Amino acid sequence: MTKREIADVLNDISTLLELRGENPFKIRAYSNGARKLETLEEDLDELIAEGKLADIQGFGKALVEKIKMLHTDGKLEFYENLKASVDPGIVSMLEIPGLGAKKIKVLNESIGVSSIEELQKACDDNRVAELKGFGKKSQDKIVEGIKNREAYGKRHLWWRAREIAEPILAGLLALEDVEKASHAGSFRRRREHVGDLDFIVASSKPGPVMDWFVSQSHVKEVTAKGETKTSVRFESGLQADLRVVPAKQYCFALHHFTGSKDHNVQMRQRALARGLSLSEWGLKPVEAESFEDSLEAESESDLFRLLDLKFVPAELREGLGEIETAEGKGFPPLLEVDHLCGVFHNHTTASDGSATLEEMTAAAQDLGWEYWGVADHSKASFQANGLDEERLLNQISRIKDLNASNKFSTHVFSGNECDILPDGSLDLDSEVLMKLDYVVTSVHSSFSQSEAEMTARIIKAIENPATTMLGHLSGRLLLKREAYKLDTQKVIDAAIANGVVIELNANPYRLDMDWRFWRKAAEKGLLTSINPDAHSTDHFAFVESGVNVGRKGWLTEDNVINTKPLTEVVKILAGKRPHLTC
Ligand code: DGT
Ligand code: CA
Ligand code: CA
Ligand code: ZN
Repeated sequence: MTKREIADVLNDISTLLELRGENPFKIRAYSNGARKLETLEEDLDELIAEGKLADIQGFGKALVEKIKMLHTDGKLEFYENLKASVDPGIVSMLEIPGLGAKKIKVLNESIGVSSIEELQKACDDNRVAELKGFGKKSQDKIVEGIKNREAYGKRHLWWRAREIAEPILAGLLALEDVEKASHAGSFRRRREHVGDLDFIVASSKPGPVMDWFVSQSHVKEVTAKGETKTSVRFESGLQADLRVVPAKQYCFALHHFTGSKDHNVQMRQRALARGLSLSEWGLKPVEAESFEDSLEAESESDLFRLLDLKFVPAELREGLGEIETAEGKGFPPLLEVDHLCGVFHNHTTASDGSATLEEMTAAAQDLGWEYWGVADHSKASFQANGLDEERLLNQISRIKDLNASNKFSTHVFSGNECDILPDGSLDLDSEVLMKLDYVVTSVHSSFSQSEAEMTARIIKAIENPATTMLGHLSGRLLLKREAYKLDTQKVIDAAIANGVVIELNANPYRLDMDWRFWRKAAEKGLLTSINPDAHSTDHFAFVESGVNVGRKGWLTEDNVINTKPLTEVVKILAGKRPHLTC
């Protein structure tokens, strides 16, 4: 375990002891130990290796033993037993913001409350207000806390988090006392959702920077305010950490707090192998007394260079082989939004979209796209007003007329998002499907099939000559609905064998096929399309979230069909639709 993880366990121990009503000195020994460990400048690995942990003031013998055990084994019997000895309902009450172990113990002992539900009931009956040391005000706070717990506990979509993250960074950069500033953490790594936001600032005057930060509108609560770190909670429940460091520490702090944890662990090991110790404070020879003697780095590129590595884009820092690549020739330029020349999976008012064919075409033209494709739903998606064969043929001729009119410079492709029926057949007549320029096939029903059934169903659709690309492969809705069971590797292989594209659905709630599959799949030759699945003109903007995830999957321009200019796209689509010519 790392220093921070051990500190978390020590804090947990202290809380559990408090819930059990144990000796206050013992309780404090653990919480003090946790704080001490968190702020320890020395490298924990070294201290333990050299047997010097016990020399640190505040670490008693029992604590040293437990830290060592956690460091080497990652677990501790004492902690496991302690956890098992406290009612989980009581432990869960700790999730209520503003309610600590001491109060929970009183509530449990005086009115027998041992779960969040029971606590809610006690508040409804006004029993908490009547308790000594609580009162009406605390009761109201608890009720509010129970309500907020859900919002606070959950993760937040990257796309939503950016609405807060981007203006704050812009504001920080505009402050006089700020030399440099950046996002860090999972937000900078462009994860599909984030636990909290992290900001790193270089400044010699942290005070005014922190003051500005906590005074932002939407800040509901300041949860921690220290000399170098301030944490706030916004109205949405999203939290943010701001760390202000001296300029010479900036890129070390930025690298450390960008993470990921796995990436950091590998970087520290690499440093150690070179006799160096890497931390958020700097990079120093192992034997140097403190990080005051750190090597200098102006930028993250310098930092990587000091460890003989090429720069690693933040999106790739997941500990999934990026260090090995950075040791060698480094990374090719990753996919960018500007590379896109158009998009394929979109809806109009003909099915469940809110903009007409003309409005969508005008919006695509405003974005400078050479082409866009209509892929309205098929008839099985009746709740989405899916098109039957007749309406689809009608739409094909309308699109033909629109293209011929030269009203817009953007070319419109005729497509369809055709349902993959439970048995793997497609929802529309194949003769009609072959009249289209392309077909996106998607699963919209029977999500509960077994993995074998679902895999066979999708592979059957892949093998259908009408299928150009697969829509939202997993069916997941992030933070809302799990993916259906599927053997994704088998599907990838079938798609490659049949020349079928697997889309990267750029809707911020979908973002599938998941980024973790793309690197290997693209190496094997799979092509993708960044598809906004737009149901209105503003949804075209989703492509940015799709590109983020494509970058996390190590994708370059070459792996993506909609980075190709119109003439090349037509050539590719013509592989399955001989009627298409330039
Ligand atoms: P999140 O907020 O859950 O979406 O994920 P992150 O990656 O933003 O995590 P966060 O906010 O807890 O910490 C930011 C970064 O700081 C994290 O990616 C790596 C670094 N960091 C935090 N705690 C530790 C730790 O215990 N060990 C290591 N090696 N790095 C850590
Ligand atoms: Ca974070
Ligand atoms: Ca954080
Ligand atoms: Zn769909």
